[in-house]
Amino acid sequence: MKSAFIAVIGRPSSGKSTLINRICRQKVSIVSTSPQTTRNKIRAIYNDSEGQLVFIDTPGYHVSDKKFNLYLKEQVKSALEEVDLVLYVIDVTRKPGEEEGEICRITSAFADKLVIALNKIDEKNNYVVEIRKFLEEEARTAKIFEISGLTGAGVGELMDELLDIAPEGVKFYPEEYYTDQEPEFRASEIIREKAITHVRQEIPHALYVEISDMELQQEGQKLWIRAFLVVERESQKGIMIGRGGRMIRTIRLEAQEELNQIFPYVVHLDLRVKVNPRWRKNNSLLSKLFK
Ligand SMILES: Nc1nc2c(ncn2[C@@H]2O[C@H](COP(=O)(O)OP(=O)(O)O)[C@@H](O)[C@H]2O)c(=O)[nH]1
Ligand SMILES: [Mg+2]
Repeated sequence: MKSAFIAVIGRPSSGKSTLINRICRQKVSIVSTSPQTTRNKIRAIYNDSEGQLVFIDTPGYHVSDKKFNLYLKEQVKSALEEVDLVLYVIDVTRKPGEEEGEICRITSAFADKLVIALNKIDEKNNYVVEIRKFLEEEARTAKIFEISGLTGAGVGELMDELLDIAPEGVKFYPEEYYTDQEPEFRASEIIREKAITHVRQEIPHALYVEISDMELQQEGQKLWIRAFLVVERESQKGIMIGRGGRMIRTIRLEAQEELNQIFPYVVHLDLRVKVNPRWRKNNSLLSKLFK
């Protein structure tokens, strides 16, 4: 029986969460066009007759010194230390940049357990040739696969390799598990995904979701959730509520629909907006949100 923890790393928006959701055939990790959607190490569990692979989705590695980004980088570094294998996802639609160099430096200590996925191979305009040349210098020993997390192309071959090089071991989780996230965290992530798809620019980064209550009602048939979209400024609160409350209503209904698919209850979501000024400078809140 094969069994491994695999850290999935790469630049923001390279397609890590999309790939993990495809591998596990479940929406485990939220996805959006906005960079740094993933803020926590999210575990996604793949099971088959050969064994169990536990993928750790990580926030994108982005070169910057801001406190918010430092937390994200810490998440990546601690993920690397915990794992058996490292899956490095590269977006072939972008030229290799400063981040690529830095990731190669960090992963050089893990070279014998590194697998590289050149992702978004479905896109016609790509830098596959340039990236391969870059990797020949920076990560010579790594195995490289061309894949698309979106269409599934090449993902089977990648999985065969990961199962092949994974160590022998026992299962860490029961076979029916595909994630180990707490229900409260999953609910907050789904609500955050719906919210960030409707707003632009700085708001996705200025937003977090607080679940203030989760309660089973009607003899365990109904799950009642009260949540807050928390933003940094009054002006952002106005945008999240929208004219006549239309924006918050749309987000609430979209989130409620998906929560209904995920949880085995009829979900009722009560969603509100509030302001928490400068929360991204608040260390104790950051360590709670990014735990
Ligand atoms: N064309 C194409 N787009 C993709 C692919 N994988 C992900 N994307 C898109 O890239 C964006 C970022 O994806 P996401 O999984 O959130 O990236 P992450 O930040 O690395 O987790 C989203 O708009 C995805 O739909 C792929 O294989 N092909
Ligand atoms: Mg992600």
